[in-house]
Amino acid sequence: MSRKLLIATGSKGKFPEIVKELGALPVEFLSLADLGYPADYEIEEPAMTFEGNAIIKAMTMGKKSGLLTLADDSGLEVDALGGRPGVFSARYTPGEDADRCVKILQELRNVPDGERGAQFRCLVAIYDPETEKVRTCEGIYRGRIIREEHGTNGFGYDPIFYNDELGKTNAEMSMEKKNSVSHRGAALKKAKEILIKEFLN
Ligand code: ITT
Repeated sequence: MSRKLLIATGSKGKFPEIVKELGALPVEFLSLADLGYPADYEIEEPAMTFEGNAIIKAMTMGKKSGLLTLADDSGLEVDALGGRPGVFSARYTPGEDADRCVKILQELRNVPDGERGAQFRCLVAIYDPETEKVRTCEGIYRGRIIREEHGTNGFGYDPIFYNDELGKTNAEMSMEKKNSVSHRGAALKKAKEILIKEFLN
């Protein structure tokens, strides 16, 4: 019987990307909803770093469930804003994802095209409550912030994050394409190796 792996995220955007990337692993994927948590369940993220929050999320839900658990803490770091919104990406302004995109566009309205660089950062933490083992890995994805939203795929800041090589925003890519270039895809490729070598043997 395959081992259960809890994907400890309340984000409707992250969950399918994670399952898509880790799909080939010999595990049974469980969501928070599968364990009976409500759709708006929020795991606390009190740390000031992505790594700290990823570990807290994985350990909190791993201890509660008794299951091998993977969590993701991620966000957008804009060069011209000194790395903001960073760990506060999900809470940068009240409202929806679209409101947070508008806030970034407004803050950058006077920033010239050549200075609109930004990156997504993703920290993945894996925690096994049976052994108390914790491992983390990171992915970074550079691009730039365009001047208006484009595309409807993805979530969060995807409509304003432009990939020059592909000539489109994240929100204009399929999930497969986004995973092949993104911060989360990069972190999950490492997480897959770590899971195989250190947790599933
Ligand atoms: P969980 O903690 O339950 O996983 P969350 O949405 O609160 O869900 P984070 O605290 O890690 O997750 O916040 C990540 C935010 O960063 C997310 O809400 C988006 O605004 C942004 N973000 C992260 N990855 C992104 C991506 O691939 N595309 C667009 N925006 C992303």
